[in-house]
Amino acid sequence: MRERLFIDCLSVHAKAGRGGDGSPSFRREAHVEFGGPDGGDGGRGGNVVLRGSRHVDTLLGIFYSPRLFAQNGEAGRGQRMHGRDGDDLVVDVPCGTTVTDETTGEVCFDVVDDGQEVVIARGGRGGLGNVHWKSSTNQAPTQFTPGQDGEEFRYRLELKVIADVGLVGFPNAGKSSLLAAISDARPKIGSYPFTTLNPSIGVVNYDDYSSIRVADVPGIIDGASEGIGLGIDFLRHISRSRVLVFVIDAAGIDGREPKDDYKALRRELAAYDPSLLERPSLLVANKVDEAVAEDNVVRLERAARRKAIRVCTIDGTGLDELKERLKKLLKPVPDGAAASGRRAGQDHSEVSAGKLANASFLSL
Ligand SMILES: Nc1nc2c(ncn2[C@@H]2O[C@H](COP(=O)(O)OP(=O)(O)OP(=O)(O)O)[C@@H](O)[C@H]2O)c(=O)[nH]1
Ligand SMILES: [Mg+2]
Repeated sequence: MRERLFIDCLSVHAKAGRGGDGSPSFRREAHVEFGGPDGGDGGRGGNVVLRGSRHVDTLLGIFYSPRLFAQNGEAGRGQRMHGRDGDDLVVDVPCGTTVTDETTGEVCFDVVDDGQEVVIARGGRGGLGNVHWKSSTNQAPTQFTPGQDGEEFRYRLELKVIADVGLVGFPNAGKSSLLAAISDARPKIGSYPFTTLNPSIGVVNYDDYSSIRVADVPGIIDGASEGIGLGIDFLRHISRSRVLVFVIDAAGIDGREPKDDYKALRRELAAYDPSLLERPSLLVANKVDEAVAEDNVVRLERAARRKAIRVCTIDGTGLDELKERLKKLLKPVPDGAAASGRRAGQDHSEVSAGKLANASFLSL
């Protein structure tokens, strides 16, 4: 199956509509002398709006048309007719899209929720028609004002997938297998490195109708922070996750020592963002069905100074335990309350992550 093009970072040119000009018209009608000024106002220019949508998961649509130009307002007309307002240009973007001003580098907007709308460029106001200047001393005003220009900006849009949990591991460690085993997602699984090229998200459902979202991202390798392998650019997708899960191939199938993998992963995370290491995390030793795994796990636990959850994605070992540990950490809200709960959780995801990190660095 061909991988779908995944775009998570691009520049756009947003230009709102210009306001329509006011009209300098005079009433001209048979048998009406000195009809007077009757020029209407111009319409407002359309805004450029980004709308969060859970049905969109890439910025691909905008990639092909990065000029986001909204419609101009129409000019006012005689008979005091107001010009038509320009239509807003509403563009759907994935939840988790950050909008940065390209010139100042300032983060201007953050589209987090489904249905959330942010105006990234405001349409210009319409001009005033000559009726506004009418007075007893100025009975034939020819003044009017032109419509104002709409705002115009160059932005950088960046998608940071929003998930509660981020899976971190070397290629082939079994991250996608794990996601497929605990969630409804069906990511591609392969016995070769870098099967996963784009992040994907799965939803893990619990019996009490609560759920958590887990993100699978491409594998990280030693030196990824210097651009080796796929680099670590995609780590932005787990930078908002409240909990990280280190997935280690305990069988060392690719010939590496599992405890070294753990150290290398932490080193690479630190190179991307040192605060990631303070985030609550779980250590998962996968592939424990392989005979060599147990000795490796003991060494891994000793080196990591923490317990690992022993998992096999093939026979399901440890999956329930992992799900329960995640639930305990994240305390998902049962469905129904979920909509508001999730929103609150996401709005304060940074805060929650901080709080959780302060509360305790998870001792397993
Ligand atoms: N023996 C054994 N093999 C496993 C287990 N889980 C996954 N695998 C195998 O490990 C290989 C890699 O699995 P993936 O899930 O694609 O690994 P990944 O970490 O997503 O790899 P990338 O996407 O390349 O980073 C596949 O051949 C799986 O069949 C397990 O519990 N036991
Ligand atoms: Mg994968």
